[in-house]
Amino acid sequence: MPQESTSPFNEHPAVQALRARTAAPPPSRLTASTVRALALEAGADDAAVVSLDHPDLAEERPYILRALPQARSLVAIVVRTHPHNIQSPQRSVANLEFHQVGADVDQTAQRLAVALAEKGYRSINPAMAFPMDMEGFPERTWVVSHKRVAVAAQLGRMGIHRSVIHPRFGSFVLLGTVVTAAQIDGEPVPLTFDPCVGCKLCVAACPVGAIEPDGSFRFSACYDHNYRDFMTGFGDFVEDIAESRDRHDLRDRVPQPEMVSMWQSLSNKPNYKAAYCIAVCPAGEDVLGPFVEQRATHLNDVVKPLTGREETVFVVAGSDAETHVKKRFPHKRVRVVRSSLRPTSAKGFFGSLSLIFQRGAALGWKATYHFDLTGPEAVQATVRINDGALEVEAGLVGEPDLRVHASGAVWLDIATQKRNPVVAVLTGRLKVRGRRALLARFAACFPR
Ligand code: B12
Ligand code: SF4
Repeated sequence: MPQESTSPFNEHPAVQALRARTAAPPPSRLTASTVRALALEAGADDAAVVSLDHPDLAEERPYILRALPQARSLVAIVVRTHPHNIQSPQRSVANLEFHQVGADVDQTAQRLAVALAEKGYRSINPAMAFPMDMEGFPERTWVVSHKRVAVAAQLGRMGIHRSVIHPRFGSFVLLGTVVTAAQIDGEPVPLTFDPCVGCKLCVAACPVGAIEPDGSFRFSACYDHNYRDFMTGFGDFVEDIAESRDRHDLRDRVPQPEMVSMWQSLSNKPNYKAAYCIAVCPAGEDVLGPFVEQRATHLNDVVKPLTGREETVFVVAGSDAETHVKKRFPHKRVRVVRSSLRPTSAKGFFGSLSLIFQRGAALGWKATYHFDLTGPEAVQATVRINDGALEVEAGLVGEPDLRVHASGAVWLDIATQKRNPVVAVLTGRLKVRGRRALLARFAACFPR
């Protein structure tokens, strides 16, 4: 940068005007209540502040600091959605609500980030949902987990359906986070009760059985159906095009409503297929009334129109979701699709296991697997399956029932069905020691 006073840079009128100004005073310290007021003014329905050093945000810290290295505090933002729209059996009505309020969250967060910047603090507003940093896909692509921040800021608690429930607005909220370099005085006010009333309507309403009564979540079930028109559902659709012999074959593979749904999602905004867990949730002071006073009306007016919908449900062959929809919702049309969560590295393979694990295939038996993968993608891991439970641990731990030895690249090809495991064994590229039948059992727990 030019430093001499005679340089053209120093003679530039904008530089001279800036230097003539009196130095700005250091920014004043902010309090949580001032920042909350700024957030409400920006358009939030509720907001609260939490320090980046909060112990529950330890996992979030590195990702947040990557986006704003000076980050010190987080402002959690809640914007409410209109319940009747989210509950409509016509899902275009619900999707419009998600899109509009989602945009509102981003605009609110941006206004707050600008307001904090005007007070002298670097501040950013990562997206409510999209765009995300997709180069990391299928591993974490979002900058900050708004759910974790909202819970740490005491704006709500995680419901059985694994979305945050606000004590007043219930599940009818979308969340945002403003990350700021400001150190903000004041602690979050603790929430004294859990807004989830434990009714389990979310469990009953989900078409693919993604929500377990104990609050565990079948990630791939929700992702493969609800997100059919998003990231990898779109990839699967493109693969159908690539594999089709001609237009008639493509028409057989992709029914016309699915084709135009994909067009709509690409040209407008991507549309969710369900979100019934949110729609049926009666929690929250402003929402709970009808459920407490006339439970049957809530079931008839809200739950049954959704569970009774004759709709296409997207599932992977052999998944728990396939079994669930056939058993619980025989009037819905099952459409078998390819799994969308494909690992792109040998290490990523182990990360993806918990997301695609199918409890059903893992019930009633147990085994320990050692994976010794070599080459540039070398990784060693132990996978334990025990009567419906999954554990993945780094390194080769304990005595295995089956030991798998291959190069990372070969194993990735087998896992993504690019290479036949039988041929890989015959050619010596895959070495399996122990009870070989356990390999097929393993594959059944992770259908792709
Ligand atoms: C990833 C994601 C998803 C995933 C996983 C959902 C989930 N339960 O976490 C999928 C694609 C399935 C999904 C679905 C939906 N989502 Co979503 N989603 C997100 C996102 C980007 C991050 C979620 C997160 O914080 N995960 C981390 C941890 C804290 O969550 P967790 O529940 O403990 O972890 C589970 C999963 O995340 C997953 N997981 C854990 N680690 C990893 C790592 C990787 C790499 C991946 C891929 C997954 C994963 O497994 C865990 C256990 O099952 C946020 C936006 C954001 N930037 O925060 C929106 C967000 C959570 N989604 C939201 C909504 C509204 C939905 C849908 C209703 C969309 C719709 N209209 O249908 C459904 C509801 C499904 C459900 N019952 O949760 C809202 C929730 C609002 C609220 N009240 O809490 C958010 C906060 C968006 C927003 N800004 O408002 N979503
Ligand atoms: S639907 Fe019922 S059980 Fe599920 S999150 Fe809402 S209140 Fe909790």
